[in-house]
Amino acid sequence: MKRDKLIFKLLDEEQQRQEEGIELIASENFVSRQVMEAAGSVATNKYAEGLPGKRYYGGCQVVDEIETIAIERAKQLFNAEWVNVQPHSGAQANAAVMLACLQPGDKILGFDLSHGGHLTHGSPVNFSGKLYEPHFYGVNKETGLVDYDQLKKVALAEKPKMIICGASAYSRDWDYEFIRKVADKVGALVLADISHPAGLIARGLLNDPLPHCHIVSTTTHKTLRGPRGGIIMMGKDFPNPFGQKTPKGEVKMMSAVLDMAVFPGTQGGPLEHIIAAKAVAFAEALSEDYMKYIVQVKKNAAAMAKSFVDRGYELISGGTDNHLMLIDLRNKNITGKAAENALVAADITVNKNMVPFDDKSPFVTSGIRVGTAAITTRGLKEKQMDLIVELIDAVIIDPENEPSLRKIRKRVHRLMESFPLYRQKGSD
Ligand code: DSN
Repeated sequence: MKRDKLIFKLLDEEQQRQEEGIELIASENFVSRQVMEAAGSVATNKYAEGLPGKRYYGGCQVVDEIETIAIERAKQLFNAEWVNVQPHSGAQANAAVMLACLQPGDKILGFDLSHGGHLTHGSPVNFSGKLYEPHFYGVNKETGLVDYDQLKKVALAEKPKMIICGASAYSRDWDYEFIRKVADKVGALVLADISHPAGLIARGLLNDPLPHCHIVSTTTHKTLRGPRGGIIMMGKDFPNPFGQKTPKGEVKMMSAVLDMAVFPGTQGGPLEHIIAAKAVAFAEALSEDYMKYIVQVKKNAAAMAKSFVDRGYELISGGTDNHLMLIDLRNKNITGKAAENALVAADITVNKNMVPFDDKSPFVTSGIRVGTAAITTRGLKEKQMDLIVELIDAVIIDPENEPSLRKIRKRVHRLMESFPLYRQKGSD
């Protein structure tokens, strides 16, 4: 087969972009070579609809072993009784959970997207807001913290079938125990989507939702530092509350209902190459090296938040407990969109983000979201956080000054040259 020079040239360019720049998108990270190798392996060739030992195709004996190892490692990592490692993404994981637990038109209660929630938690432009009836809670305007009183009030008034907690732009921990108590009062199931802080939760640096929430979903590629994908877990399996029975007339366990909702409910063949890469990443996340890494992610975020506050930036909730922070730029007289564009011109990658009670559209926004998962993988520590904030500040103060942006870009490249990524010899 002729080499596809065009695509591989572009992939080289993408690698160069990743190597040279400062990656601050809170949902991104850099996987190890062995995770990438597994993701690019021969397992991509295999169809394996079904579960290990119960497939619809022959020749699954090897991928059965791989998927079983992935499941067992994920169970160990999160102290879960049951895990399905097949969801292709976090959105697919949430779609499967909702298919398993809800009927079209059922009420759901999620964290408002414009306050830091996620599209799949009931946004009207997403399946979750189109198929189900969404209701929302948000943050308190003064504190920037989740308004648990509002959550309870809406739950008691609306009696949703499912309460969803978790976020894509919230820098504080969650009170899962409280949410479960509210859910029990109204007969709702609780889904915790821990896609962002999964690595911090797995290694005990944040509250653990698994003992409290019925079902937990996560992506595998953010703080967890695995391949792009999703998983669904339960701390403890339970008989499904919807009366679904096995052909023998026994009440089906929730795990069986969720497995069916992944396949054949919402997906076809699982991506066994990605499942192999998930297995590698789960073993890495169980290691001492990862523990050091994830502790540093949190320390770096705290140091970066302090540097921003010291320079007069307004952080929603005033700081961070996890790997990210949400910055309201309204006192800096620049929109999220303009800040993102100017920062990208200096090879500092962030994303514009709505802030709670934003007066601008999602295409413009008043804020940016930054996170430390990716730069910590590159080896940056607290000392460099202050320098990064200094560079960001220099861009934001003078976003249209092209000669200044070029100079900052050079400083960015110089900094990152000292923290090589895949070009480092001998890196695994
Ligand atoms: N796009 C992801 C994020 O950036 O948080 C959520 O799906």
